[in-house]
Amino acid sequence: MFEITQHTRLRRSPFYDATVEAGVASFMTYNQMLLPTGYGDLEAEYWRLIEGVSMWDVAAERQVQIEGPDAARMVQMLVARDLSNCVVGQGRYVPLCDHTGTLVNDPVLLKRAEDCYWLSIADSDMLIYTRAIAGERKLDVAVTEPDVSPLAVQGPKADDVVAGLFGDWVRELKFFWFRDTTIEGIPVVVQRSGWSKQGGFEIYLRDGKRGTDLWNVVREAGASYDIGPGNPNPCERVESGLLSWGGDTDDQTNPFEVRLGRYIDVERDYSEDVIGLEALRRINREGPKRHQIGIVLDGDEPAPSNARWYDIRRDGADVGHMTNGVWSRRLKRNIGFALISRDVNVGSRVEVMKEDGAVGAETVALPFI
Ligand code: THG
Repeated sequence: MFEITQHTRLRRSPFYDATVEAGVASFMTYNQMLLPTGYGDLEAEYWRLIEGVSMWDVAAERQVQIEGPDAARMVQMLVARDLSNCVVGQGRYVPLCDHTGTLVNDPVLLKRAEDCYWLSIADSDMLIYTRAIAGERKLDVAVTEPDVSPLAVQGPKADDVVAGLFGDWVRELKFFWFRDTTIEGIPVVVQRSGWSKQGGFEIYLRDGKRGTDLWNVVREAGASYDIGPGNPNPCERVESGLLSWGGDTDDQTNPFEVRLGRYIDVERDYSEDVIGLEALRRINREGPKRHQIGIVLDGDEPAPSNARWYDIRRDGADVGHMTNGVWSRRLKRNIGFALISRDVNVGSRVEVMKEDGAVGAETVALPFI
């Protein structure tokens, strides 16, 4: 095999040294930053997330900060979701669409102050996009990437670990709500969030020089709960039905196709000129052409995870794609998401065109678990 060339454009997270020390075995890139994808025992890492507690370097979930007198106006222009009742200290999941209604990112929005917001972004260049919009719409804001790097603590024991670190107030935090604090002099933001359905928090490090310190503080607090390193888990997130922007979406995907319609307030009379609203209204009126449903392959032998989209056929005709595929350790089946014609519903028999031949499959409702 080949190597990936070390380069300054391949950014290192503030937790990089700590993850190497913890035995990281593989990385991918996300927002031009190295994102750990395994520590050598994927089976144990999965069950630690499902049954215990796991800590993840997700610094690659970069923040785009929008700050200034027009920040609130700008954020409402960016998203077709009503933010008028979002208060300081609260977060929201905000599908972000361009002028054609195409999903260009699906960030978590944090309202930091009346005039300051963070978009905690998925893997696309939102700094460039939002700066261009701020300039073109002549908005009085500064758009920057601040020195802020999330460390996720996920799993059923995450509440105990994070309460042990910061106090019992964290147990009362509602989903996506957050608070600023410090731990051993390290400035952080603690939010109830994270890209799993096993519960937990993200601790946003606000000083990139303290990455190893924060990692070690969390590791020590979690030691009695058997905490260990992990990462956004491909198997758990598919079982739980969480969307991966750029993994499960292409450059045509709109939010209604991928189950994000409930985060779009399509008929609201907005105070701002929301980008893509007209297109989203049209798509909603006409109905999207594709939808995202689950797919269960025939057979009960673990297959390698999908590295690309597979064509799906029904009665010999192409009807869509299988956008991910994993061995479900709880269902003991190969499962994945289909982005598929609306003509194909749950309970259909289809064929998945894998590299080594067609595999029969059945479509099912999401989430799997
Ligand atoms: N945390 C932070 N930033 C992120 C992610 C994260 N940026 C990239 C990526 N993940 C963004 N995508 C998602 C997708 C789903 C969720 C969060 C971020 C999520 N969804 C819940 C669900 O679907 O059940 C709840 C959404 C809701 O109902 O409001 O949590 O993980 N910092």
